[in-house]
Amino acid sequence: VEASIPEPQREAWQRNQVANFANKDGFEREVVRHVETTLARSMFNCDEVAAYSATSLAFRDRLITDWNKTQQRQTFRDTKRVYYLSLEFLMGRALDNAMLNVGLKDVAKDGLNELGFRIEDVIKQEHDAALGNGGLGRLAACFLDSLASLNYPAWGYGLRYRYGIFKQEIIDGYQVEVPDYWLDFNPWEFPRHDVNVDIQFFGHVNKTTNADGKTVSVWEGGEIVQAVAYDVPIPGYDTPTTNNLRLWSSKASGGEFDFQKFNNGDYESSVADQQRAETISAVLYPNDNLERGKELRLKQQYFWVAASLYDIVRRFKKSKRAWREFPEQVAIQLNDTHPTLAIVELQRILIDVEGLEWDAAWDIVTNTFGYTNHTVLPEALEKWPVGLVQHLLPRHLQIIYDINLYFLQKIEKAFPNDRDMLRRVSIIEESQIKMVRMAFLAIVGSHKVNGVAELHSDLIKTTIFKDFVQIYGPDKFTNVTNGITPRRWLHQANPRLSELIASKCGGLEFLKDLTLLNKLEQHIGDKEFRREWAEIKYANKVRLAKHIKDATGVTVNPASLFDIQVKRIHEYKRQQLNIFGVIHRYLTLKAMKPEERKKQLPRVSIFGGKAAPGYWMAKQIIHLINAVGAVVNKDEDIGDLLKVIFLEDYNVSKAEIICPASDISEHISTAGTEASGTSNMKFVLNGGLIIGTCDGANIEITREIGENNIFLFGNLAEDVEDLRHAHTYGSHTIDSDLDKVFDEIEKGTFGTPHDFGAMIGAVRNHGDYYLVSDDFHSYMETHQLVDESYRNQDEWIAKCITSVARMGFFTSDRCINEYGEEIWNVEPLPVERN
Ligand code: TH1
Repeated sequence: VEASIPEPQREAWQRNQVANFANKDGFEREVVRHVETTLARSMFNCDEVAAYSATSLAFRDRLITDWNKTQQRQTFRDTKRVYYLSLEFLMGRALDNAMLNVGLKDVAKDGLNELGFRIEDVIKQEHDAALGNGGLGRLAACFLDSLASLNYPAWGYGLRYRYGIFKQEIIDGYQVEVPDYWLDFNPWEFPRHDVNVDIQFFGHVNKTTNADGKTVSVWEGGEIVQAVAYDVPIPGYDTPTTNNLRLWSSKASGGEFDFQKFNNGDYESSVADQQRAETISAVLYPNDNLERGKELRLKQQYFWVAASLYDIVRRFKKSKRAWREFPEQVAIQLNDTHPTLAIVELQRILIDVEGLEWDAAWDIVTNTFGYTNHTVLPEALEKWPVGLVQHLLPRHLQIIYDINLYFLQKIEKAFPNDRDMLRRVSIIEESQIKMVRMAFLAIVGSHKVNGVAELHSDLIKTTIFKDFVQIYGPDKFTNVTNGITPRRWLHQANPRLSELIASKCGGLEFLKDLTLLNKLEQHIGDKEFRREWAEIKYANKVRLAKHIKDATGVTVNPASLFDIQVKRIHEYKRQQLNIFGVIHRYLTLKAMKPEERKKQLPRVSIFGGKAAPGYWMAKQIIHLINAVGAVVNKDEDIGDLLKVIFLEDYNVSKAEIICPASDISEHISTAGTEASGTSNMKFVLNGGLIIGTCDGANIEITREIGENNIFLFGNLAEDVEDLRHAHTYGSHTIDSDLDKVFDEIEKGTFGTPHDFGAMIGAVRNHGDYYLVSDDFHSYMETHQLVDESYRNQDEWIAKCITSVARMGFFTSDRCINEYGEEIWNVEPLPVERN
């Protein structure tokens, strides 16, 4: 149906165009209007939540008008668009970001002040949008910010989970999960009930002959679930470009089926059907770097991928172009293998629905997709049982088999008589339970595959995807080192530092060109500058200390060295190494004479992070950290010399308080296991130093900032295999200091030793897979260096400033430009200011 207003009536529309507020009075008018109409309240009934709601609605209205113009412009110019498919978008709060990006935070601050509110209190009312687990989801959010800020025509596609990542409570030192129901009031989403797609599941495939005498496959029967679009506007920084994040929500399709049941009086079962349909987008799977192969997860993946592709194809078809032009108009990036079914779904649409020949269709498909790999951990590599795929998506399984057949035929030609090669690279793993290997399918169906840091991209080429490098040549595989948006992670999280930097780097331009930070190096000799720098760090530590006091009741001295490790709890990230190190420090302090103790550097060890609910060992690690804190924090011999803090419910908005407040942060994964890491970048950008292993992006951070400005320790990735082998087949001797730590735990110093038996056992008796013992000595020595270095505050601050000055590379703007050039072949669509 043509919904466009005819030419003669358009003048009336133009005359009445919605005017965006641009000053304090305009802002206040909008807030009062929303309080008094949208919220149906008044000045006699307006608390901080209402002030937050009205402020957000005022800004949302602004974003929506910019959003509309952006979409019109992009449609009109008919340029290539990028579609970023991610099962996770860890957005955090939107209001502060929206205010800063449209450049009206000061206006809002003054306006709210006049209306009787403090802007910081208003901002704090917002619930985090936590539709992700950790780095992968936050990366997607940083990419959206950069895509909009750089004026790329781009959409994100994801799922609108009713429950995001669970809220973590710590009760008696244990993690307890609480559901995160966040949609009660969400002004940032725009329901589009008119944009909906029917998604089919189950059923069977029939072969029939069509009018042209061609055999075609028809997928019939099964059940239909409806996908409804919810749009979230994504404002760019200092540009009117406002992109779209489209999240799909599931509901029962309102077909006759339900209606009949209802009329037959089977009301309960009709409601049950509805609830079953809604289950698809009900909850985010809370596993980071782990795939558990649940049917509902596969349903989520197909539901989201099919709805998104329907939408993308519908948009393309409006342009009336030939199908072969599809890859010139559309670039789809797969954020890990979670959306890999999109490859199969597009092939299905092209051959079954649009009637293209297989080869022509496959050409379009492979030129459209790019695949980003984020992990080499075997337990995270997605594999789906063939039987499950057959049951849920019978037609897709056929297509997967065909893709595999043609692929293997090519391999057979290129590598004659290499049966083992065929077995190794087959998309179908011929195990007891046959499996579809999603990473292999993603490689075969994409034109580019990238890792997320140099070491990681090298590792995938030499290990898990080695055969594919032989098959396709090295050019198909590339690296795009991760980055972070400096708007949220510096300007928003650390406004005072951002202001100080601006005063030395020619204003806020550095937020758009982060390499301008290098101008800071000229000022390192400036004593007053260093003093201000140190003062801001101290103020940020005071802010965190206050948060710690409110959250845990423990008083920490902001003059201490703040040592922070916040990230998902995982054995490969080695929070256990950190806490064993803390225990060692505690024992060392205890063994000292009081006068010697007085000379020691006071330190606060801060931990934060969620454990997957089913990850027992990760939960034990949390328990040990809390158990150690309970003993150390009340030990009067120790006082301020050591405090151990576990911060509950680490999330994006807490990270914004935590990252600016570190002196040192820990990025200590077993070499070769952390693909990139991105919090390492956040901490350094905020003027903290890091202690880390030669892993992920730590290596490139070292290259950029210089090895004198980072504390590296531990074994290298290239030695890991031999060390593991030696643990199992040679003699495995445990570092003697670590042994003492274990003995102390076993003495019961930190509560029932039995609780921690498995953690100790993993190192002592079960092969120490994560090399905790191998790295312990080097780790403790390096912490010694940290202490010594911190005592010379002048030098320390100089290191911090130098590091920040050299962090320009790690902006997500650089990533997006690299993807744009090397993978998507898209260009920004610059806009004139109005
Ligand atoms: C993370 C990686 O562990 C991390 O090193 C990287 O910086 C980040 O992605 C962004 O590239 C991953 N998160 C997940 C989550 C799931 C599956 C695999 C990975 S890898 C669910």
